Amino acid sequence: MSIKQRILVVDDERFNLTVLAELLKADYTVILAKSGEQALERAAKQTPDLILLDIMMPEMDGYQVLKALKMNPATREVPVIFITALRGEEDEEKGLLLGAVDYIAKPFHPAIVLARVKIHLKIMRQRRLLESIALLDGLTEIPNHRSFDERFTLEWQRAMRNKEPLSLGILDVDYFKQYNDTYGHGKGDKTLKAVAKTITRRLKRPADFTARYGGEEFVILMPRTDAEGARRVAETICKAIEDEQIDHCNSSVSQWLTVSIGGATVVPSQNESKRLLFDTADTMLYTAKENGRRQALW
Ligand code: GH3
Ligand code: MG
Ligand code: MG
Ligand code: MG
Repeated sequence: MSIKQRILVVDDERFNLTVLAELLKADYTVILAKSGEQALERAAKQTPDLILLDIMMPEMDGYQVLKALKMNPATREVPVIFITALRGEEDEEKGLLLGAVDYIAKPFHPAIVLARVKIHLKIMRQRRLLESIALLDGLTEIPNHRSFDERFTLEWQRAMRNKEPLSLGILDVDYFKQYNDTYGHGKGDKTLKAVAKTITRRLKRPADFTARYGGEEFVILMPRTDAEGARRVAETICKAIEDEQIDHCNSSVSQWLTVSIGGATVVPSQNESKRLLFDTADTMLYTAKENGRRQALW
């Protein structure tokens, strides 16, 4: 059973609210609002999947409501369908130019309302699916490089606001070229999936984040984690991967597949740069490799 999608219906006339609620309630969860102010509040709090919006309302009209919805990042993406007694071409043009996905004139045909609601919900679902796919790595199904870039920026800003440490680790599989040469690319791919899984399992805090940066390299972001804590997590990951006992007979550091992690920690400020944090972690990774691999270095 899938959870019903939520539709917010906004109209200043109780009769219209009742009619639309009756029409929609079999297939959707219906949220009602009888004014623009109430609509904005409920849209932000209850994150509906779609909004049916009246235009002529006292105080705040539907156009103003739509503008306000578009200003708020929490409601910006919610599709809005105007449903209104205003039948003029200019009214409709204005509504669509403001960003409504559709415009239905009253009196409406119930079946047409249902059909349009259905199609816009479907478009939205497909869009969300595409967005989520665009942020995932195809092989390991964990977040990809692009997703990391977004998260890194977000966590950097958050850490700066809260004056908290942010830790970054870069993980690189040891002697992976030899691994592929020995066991073949297919096995190499499988092993990368296993590495991704192990990293994910070892990250315990909800804010921790890992992504495949590219090739056999992974990044690990640990917000609100100081250097000592982050190094410990990184060591746990190194150990967990070796404990998987994935044969690597051509590695010179272990009979099993191992990884190296370089990391760095900073309390971000205006004077610090994201790039420097990344480059420092990368330098530590290089040093870890030089020092004999199979280790986490901060
Ligand atoms: P080091 O211990 O210094 O990291 O040695 P390395 O061999 O791991 O380093 P190098 O960067 O020379 O080689 C990385 C190899 O990772 C090269 C490539 O064959 C392999 N690789 C990168 N991406 C993939 C992938 O998607 N699938 C597979 N199977 N192998 C990959
Ligand atoms: Mg009205
Ligand atoms: Mg590499
Ligand atoms: Mg490598």
